[in-house]
Amino acid sequence: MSYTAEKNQLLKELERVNRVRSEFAERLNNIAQTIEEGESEVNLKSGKLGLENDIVDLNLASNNLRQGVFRLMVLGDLKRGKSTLLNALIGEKLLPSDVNPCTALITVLRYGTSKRVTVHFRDGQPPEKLDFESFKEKYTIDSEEAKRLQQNDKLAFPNVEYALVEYPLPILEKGIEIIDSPGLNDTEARNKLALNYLNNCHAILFVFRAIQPCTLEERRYLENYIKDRGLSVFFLVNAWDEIKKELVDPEDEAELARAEAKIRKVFYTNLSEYTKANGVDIYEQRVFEVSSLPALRLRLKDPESDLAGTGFPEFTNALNQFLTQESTVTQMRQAKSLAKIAYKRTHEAIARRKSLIDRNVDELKDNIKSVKPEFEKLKEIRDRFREEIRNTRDRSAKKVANSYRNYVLSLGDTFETDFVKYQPNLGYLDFLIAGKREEFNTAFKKGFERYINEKISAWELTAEKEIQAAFQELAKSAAEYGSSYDRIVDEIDEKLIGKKIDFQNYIQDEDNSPGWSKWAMGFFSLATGNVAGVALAASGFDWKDILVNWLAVLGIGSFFTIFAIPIVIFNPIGLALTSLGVGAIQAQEARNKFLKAAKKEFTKALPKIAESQRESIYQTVAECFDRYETEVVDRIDGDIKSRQGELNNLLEQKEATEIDREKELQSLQDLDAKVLAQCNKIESAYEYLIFASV
Ligand SMILES: Nc1nc2c(ncn2[C@@H]2O[C@H](COP(=O)(O)OP(=O)(O)OP(=O)(O)O)[C@@H](O)[C@H]2O)c(=O)[nH]1
Ligand SMILES: [Mg+2]
Repeated sequence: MSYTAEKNQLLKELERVNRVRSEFAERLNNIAQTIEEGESEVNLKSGKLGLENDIVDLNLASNNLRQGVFRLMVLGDLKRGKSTLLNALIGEKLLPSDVNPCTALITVLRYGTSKRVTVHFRDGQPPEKLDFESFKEKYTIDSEEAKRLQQNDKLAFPNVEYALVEYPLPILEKGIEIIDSPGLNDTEARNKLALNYLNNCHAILFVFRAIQPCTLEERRYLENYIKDRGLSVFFLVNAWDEIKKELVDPEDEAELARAEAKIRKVFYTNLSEYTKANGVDIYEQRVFEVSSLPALRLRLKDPESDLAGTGFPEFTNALNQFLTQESTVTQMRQAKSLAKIAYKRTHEAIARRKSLIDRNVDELKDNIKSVKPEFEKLKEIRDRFREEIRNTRDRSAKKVANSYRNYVLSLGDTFETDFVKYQPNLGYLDFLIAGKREEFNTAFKKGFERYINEKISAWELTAEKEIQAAFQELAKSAAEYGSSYDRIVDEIDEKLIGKKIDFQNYIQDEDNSPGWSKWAMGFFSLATGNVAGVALAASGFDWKDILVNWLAVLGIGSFFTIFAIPIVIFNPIGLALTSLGVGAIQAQEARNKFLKAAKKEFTKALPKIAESQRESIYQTVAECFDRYETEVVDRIDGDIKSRQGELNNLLEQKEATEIDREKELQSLQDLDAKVLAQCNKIESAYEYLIFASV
């Protein structure tokens, strides 16, 4: 297939997905409206049915569906061709890409009717609007400077948060948002910057360069920030065309094949562990050999050109599959379930109302009184679940905080061996040469920061696993509390109307747990206020959003202060080295002495750091659970209140006016039928979607 066809396919698919999204959004919205109108004063004289919370959830999910974007972020070392790749993808030379200058800011590319750039700052400074040319001039840097900054662990524009580029491009209009990033370097500042974005992206495009296969830096980054993070990553081996240029005889086909095979093997060895999904190898769907520059050139010359041979057709096809199919189905399944829950609640409330409508005020008062104990039981369930969330919170926060303290304290034990691999190029003897001392210090500092970064991110992973496990336990409890709650709701119905409510098998494929417990089990990221939650559909409560800033929480900088003062001959480490005396020294001996002395300093500082950060870790972990608790308890309270409201509203209306029984029964019947019809429509739209995406 030609690239144009593939590209159009991507656009077409995105269009289709957008249509599906707005169709579902519209339908959810319709249900909300129907309920709202149906139980309004004009239509229902016997009082509202207590469905306010369902209306809120439906509208929220509807809005989230409408606003949904697919966010792609590109990552990779300096000059891998990240910006060129994005330009080739969008079909324009939009992002600055060249030998010079270098991308220096996180750049978010979003649809806008006209072309403009806004630079956002982190220090409260108002955003700066500027035209594209000035943006390129002012906010890119030359490669020499980029390298220098990287070496000194500095950011080019430390007070800039990101630049937003709005541009009228079809691919962006279809809801794709693209994030270009500066070449990575393994520093604290950069990590914070990129990590804030990682969790909110649907897919990461990790770019390598074919003739610089998997450098140490790249492997480190993958190991520390990509592995086991639950991210969806596409690996692009870019500038594949350069392999040929590197050959002694570029026309020698056999030699080219050999060179390509060799490079392919290196990437396979390094990347295959990152391309497993539930134990299945998806290397073919995730790793692509591309030539962005030739692809971009072809597209600029002729937007309709056939890009076969640049690897782009294969790559965009896979991206397309991933973006438009996998995540869409999950979201629409949620939309369908929400609609069903809303119908279930409506049908129940209507059934009760129909039975109770003939009772007089005194009978109703008695009825309401008779179910008080059951309502108390519902509250007890809420309290018990809340108690459990709190206990889990205390236990997890303590466990995570203690694990951090112990981990930090134990760093000293293995420092001498662990640290060796972080200073491959350090000449210990250089320290003794006055002119080289500064260089020695810089190299040492850099190695040390890297060591800390990696150690801490390894710990982070264990902490996240711990929290994840705790939330999984809570999800299980939510299911149990949910079914006890449901049994009591049945008891209420039996007391009030003498029977359980019949659904004519309509809800048969859904379990009976109440909406709040489904939420607490993590089924409904669509019905949360957080748009990114839609992205992470089915991943449940988004506690990771709260943890995004682990590094800030940890105040990792406090580690760096340990060796902040340059090592000079008079401080303990310097003395250890100088005591060796020039001449007689062996490099090995110098290294051992150095590491021993450094370890001593390091170990001395650790208890204070471990202790001082313990509390903030405890608080941050606790906050994840506190927010969950607030949301769950609010939802249970809302459910209880609306059930009580439903009964009290009827009583109030009975006391206040005469209700036309027949007309009222008809209105109730109509409302039930309308909501059911709309629910059925969502159901069949969903069936169709599944059918169409097979
Ligand atoms: N031959 C060849 N050159 C490429 C390819 N992709 C990019 N380049 C060149 O590589 C250089 C760097 O490309 P950029 O797109 O600026 O790389 P980058 O990763 O965005 O660089 P930074 O933002 O500075 O990290 C430019 O000179 C590009 O023209 C490719 O597929 N083939
Ligand atoms: Mg770039």
